[in-house]
Amino acid sequence: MSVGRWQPIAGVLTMLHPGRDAVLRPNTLSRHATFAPASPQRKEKHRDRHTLVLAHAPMRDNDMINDTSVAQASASIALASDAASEAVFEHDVVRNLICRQARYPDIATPQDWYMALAYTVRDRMLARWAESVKNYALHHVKVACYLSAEFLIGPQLGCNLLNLGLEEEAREAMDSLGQDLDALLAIEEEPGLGNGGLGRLAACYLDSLASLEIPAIGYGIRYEFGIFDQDIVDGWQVERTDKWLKMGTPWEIIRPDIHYYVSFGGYTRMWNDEQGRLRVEWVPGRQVKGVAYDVPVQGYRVNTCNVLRLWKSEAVESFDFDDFNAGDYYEAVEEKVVSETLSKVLYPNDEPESGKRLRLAQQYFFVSCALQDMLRLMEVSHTPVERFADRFAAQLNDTHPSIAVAELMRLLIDERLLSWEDAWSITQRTFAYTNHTLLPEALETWSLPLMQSMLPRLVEIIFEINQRFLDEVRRALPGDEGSVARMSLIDEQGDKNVRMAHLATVGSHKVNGVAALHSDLLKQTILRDFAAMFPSRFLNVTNGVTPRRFIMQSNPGLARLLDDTLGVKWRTDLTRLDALADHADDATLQEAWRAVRRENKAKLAARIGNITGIAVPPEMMFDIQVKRIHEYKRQHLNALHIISLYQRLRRDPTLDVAPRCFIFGGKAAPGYDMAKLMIRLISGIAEVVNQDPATRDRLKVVFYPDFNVKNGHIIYPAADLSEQISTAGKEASGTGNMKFMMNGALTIGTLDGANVEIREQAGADNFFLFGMTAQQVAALQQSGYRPGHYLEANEALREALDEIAQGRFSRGDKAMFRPLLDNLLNGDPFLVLADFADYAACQQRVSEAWRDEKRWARMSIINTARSGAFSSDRAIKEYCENIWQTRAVKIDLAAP
Ligand code: NBG
Repeated sequence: MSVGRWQPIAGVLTMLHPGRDAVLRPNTLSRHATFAPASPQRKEKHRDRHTLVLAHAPMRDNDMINDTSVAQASASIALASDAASEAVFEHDVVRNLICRQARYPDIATPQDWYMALAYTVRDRMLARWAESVKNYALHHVKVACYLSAEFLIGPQLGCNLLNLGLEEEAREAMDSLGQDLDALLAIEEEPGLGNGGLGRLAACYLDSLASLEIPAIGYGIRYEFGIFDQDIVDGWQVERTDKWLKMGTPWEIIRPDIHYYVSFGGYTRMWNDEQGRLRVEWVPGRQVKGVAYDVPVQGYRVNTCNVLRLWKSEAVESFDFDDFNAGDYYEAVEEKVVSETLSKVLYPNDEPESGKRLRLAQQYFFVSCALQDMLRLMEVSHTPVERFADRFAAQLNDTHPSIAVAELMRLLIDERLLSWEDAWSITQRTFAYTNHTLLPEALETWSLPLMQSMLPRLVEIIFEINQRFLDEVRRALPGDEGSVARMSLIDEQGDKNVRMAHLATVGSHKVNGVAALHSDLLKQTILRDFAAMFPSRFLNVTNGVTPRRFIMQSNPGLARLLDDTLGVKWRTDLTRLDALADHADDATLQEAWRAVRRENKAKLAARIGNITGIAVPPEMMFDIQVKRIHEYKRQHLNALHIISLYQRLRRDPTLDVAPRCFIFGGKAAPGYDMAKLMIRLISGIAEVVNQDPATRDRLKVVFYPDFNVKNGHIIYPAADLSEQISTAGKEASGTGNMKFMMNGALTIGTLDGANVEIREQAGADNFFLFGMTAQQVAALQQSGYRPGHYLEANEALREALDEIAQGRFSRGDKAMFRPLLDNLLNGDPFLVLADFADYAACQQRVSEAWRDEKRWARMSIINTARSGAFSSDRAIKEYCENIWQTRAVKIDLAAP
């Protein structure tokens, strides 16, 4: 690398190369600094250009400190030059490096360059954001508000570059500056503001909303610590706190002026106002301030830039001056500490909610801020509050934000003085609710006493909603007190609890599940009475994922091949991939297809080697299960099959099975012991299998640590086989299944969640189906499931369990996996043993199919071809048409 030195000469920052004279070109924009050319050609191209002029306008002193003026200047540059040359881009990066990062190039670290580049990209987004917001306000458009406790947005830089169409420009500019874009992309910390599918879905939906030019706001929480980072130590999961903010993040804009107060505790009192109206006042025990942190969300190749507005909690006053003056300094500071804990940490799911006061407080905190913000936006645009539901559609992403139903009522009645009837009409027309799970343990309820102490006014409102609702039920079903008890918002059995799913259902005009099967089951099981009473309220919107991130960004090789084969229209209309099916048997396409896949697999293999030390031959079939670790997702079913395959291979080394690498990834909730034990089991199997000379070249097992969005980018495109093996009826939809399919993986799966639709789209011949149906599962469980029965009938299964019991995968420790074995043998709540034989037989079919290269390539191509239905664009269009009644607004960029 030819390392130069930067030096200001005559007000111009100039690169001095050893042994060369500086060339000064004051006041030009076109200058390049070359100190790490990527290629000889580039070296040639930039040979004579060594000078960098800081700005085309003279720098003022306060540019260094006045962030806004820098932003404005950059934004206007961005607007002025959308077809901007690489030179302008490069210039802006250096300017940001100096003016925002306060570093000069000679001493800048990769992190500094990353920040400078990110700001440069952000400036281009902010120009569009301003224009979008202006348009929305001007035209009084209806805005979709997505309320979600989780937004797992993943790394931002690559996606924003892609959406702005700036990838090449950025690559070249950074190259000229001696920086490798890929290396900078790799150092970005991802904001882990979600647990898994639910949070990632919210992020995909924001991407689609912006790309479809729909005015939208995402509302959530700015957790200081997101989902924990996962290490694997000695085969066990070890959690590390996620300090995603430690280096700062360039993507958020702090808005100290946009803040709201949220009340907790205290009591309510009634009084009559001057007009003789009965009024209720909530006298809170304490208040917390919510401050807006905005993250811009850029649409793909459009000017629409929406916002994800995350709330951070702060103390109303940093110091309680009464306490302070009385000399109690510590008590004064305590209030601040307590208030700030509210947005401190994301709760990992799959753990019992009991006692998690803070979680309820978080939920109320963010929805209250969101609704107050929406009301403020009404005021700003001089729209009467009565028109709230015409201006906003608010989607409740699962029950976490469902307290919003009562909070909007409170704001409208207590603060805007609307009648109950008017407020209720607005509330119901505004909200819609998406259910994401049928698992009974995941259905949120809150203890009534807890709620009463924390949110006394909200409980009064919930009681009133409940009373009016149950009156309606009684009118519709006279004498049916069973229905009344089942539908009540309050579970009266034992300790009283508030049923949040009922609150959400009653307060919404639409309720949807996230895959066809799930939506049906929702109506047949947990919301059955409601579906019977309000049939038109229920609908299905099958989930979707964004092809921008999950094809274009993470699988550029495939994206190019698709462009070459189909043209570029698939990029904005994924259903156009369908045409690919016509070429599924084309030998040239198949060869190119395989080449892309080989490259992706080699990349993953190299990464696995680096991280785990396990050498994985890329020619093996990559059989991948990545998702949260949970008994219902049955990673242990996969593990049992690996053990039995291993046993067969040991017994008969000539056995003709496809060489396979089984790759797992996923986090277990820190308090979910069984899930953690499943990780340990997989690690234990990996330890034994990978070292056994008898199987070393034919079987590999990898647990890929810290599965997150970023790691997903490299994993999905490298999969040959996607494991979607949950107990039928338990996985609401799944979205990983869609990401794999888009990238050409074949699915082995049960008829669960969106697998059903994936199979319909791909065709039964291009999907490996096994296992009981949801109906069979329910019937078996009802008739008294006996796992022992399946054990007796299956020797391979017995042997596999026996090897675990003997300590083979726990370094001789026979006690380690006892809880897991006991769970399977006594009860087996997720029917692992019942589905084992069919799963193993299906895996055999997979092995056979793999041997026929052409057939596999054809099936792979068809899977990608038929994945168009699983774009989040399709899902968002359905939400817009069937639930929100929102429309696209074209944003034109005004000349600066
Ligand atoms: C999850 C389901 C998944 C589904 C995502 C997104 C929760 C509560 N539910 O099957 O388990 O894909 O939601 O809808 O996290």
